[in-house]
Amino acid sequence: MCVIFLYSANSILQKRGFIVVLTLHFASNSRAGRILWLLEELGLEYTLNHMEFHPRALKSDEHRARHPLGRVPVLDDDDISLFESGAIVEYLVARHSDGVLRPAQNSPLFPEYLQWFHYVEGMIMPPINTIVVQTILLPEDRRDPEVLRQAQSLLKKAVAPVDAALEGREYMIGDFSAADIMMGHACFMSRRFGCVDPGLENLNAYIGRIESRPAFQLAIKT
Ligand SMILES: N[C@@H](CCC(=O)N[C@@H](CS)C(=O)NCC(=O)O)C(=O)O
Repeated sequence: MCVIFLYSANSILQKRGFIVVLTLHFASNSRAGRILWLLEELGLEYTLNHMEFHPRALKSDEHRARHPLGRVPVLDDDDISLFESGAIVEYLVARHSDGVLRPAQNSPLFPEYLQWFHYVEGMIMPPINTIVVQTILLPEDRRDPEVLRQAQSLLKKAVAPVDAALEGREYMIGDFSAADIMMGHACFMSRRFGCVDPGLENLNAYIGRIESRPAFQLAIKT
């Protein structure tokens, strides 16, 4: 129903002369929020296919045709379709941002930008995934408190270097960049799961700055 409405809204926009080429396949409270946030930061036109975070939507034949595992986010750009939130962020910044939110390849900040960008899915998200499974997805009688404790401990260790990296900086490489789209969302989630020590002053201030961005607020409440 929602999809039909959005596509008809899209065709109305096209009739009015706007070209809407980007469609975000999205579910609330998921990594798809990163992409919605980025689209808003970049001021891009897009259509939102807001799906239910439930197997009946995500594992449908229609959505599995977009993502083989039935996951979000997926971005369609005209006849291009891609999944993996990090790849989508890089794609949007490369093709739709006129070079903003990313340091130039020859900038001294570029290696650090790449490092923190990829640290998120590599080091922070795996324990978050386990915490989600052990606190939300599994029925209570199949949850394992030891697995949960280990994941919480790993997550606390994974976010500690981020606090150190933020010393004297507002964002991961100084100015706000696409690395913060990845990192800000993951650190916000980490704090929601109670895994950001209140003593990590730089990291808590960083999460506060992320939360105060209007584009982030819109993405999180959608
Ligand atoms: N590494 C992927 C992870 C995608 C992913 O696992 N998405 C979750 C939401 S945060 C999902 O769709 N879960 C549904 C499921 O596992 O059935 C990315 O960054 O896009």
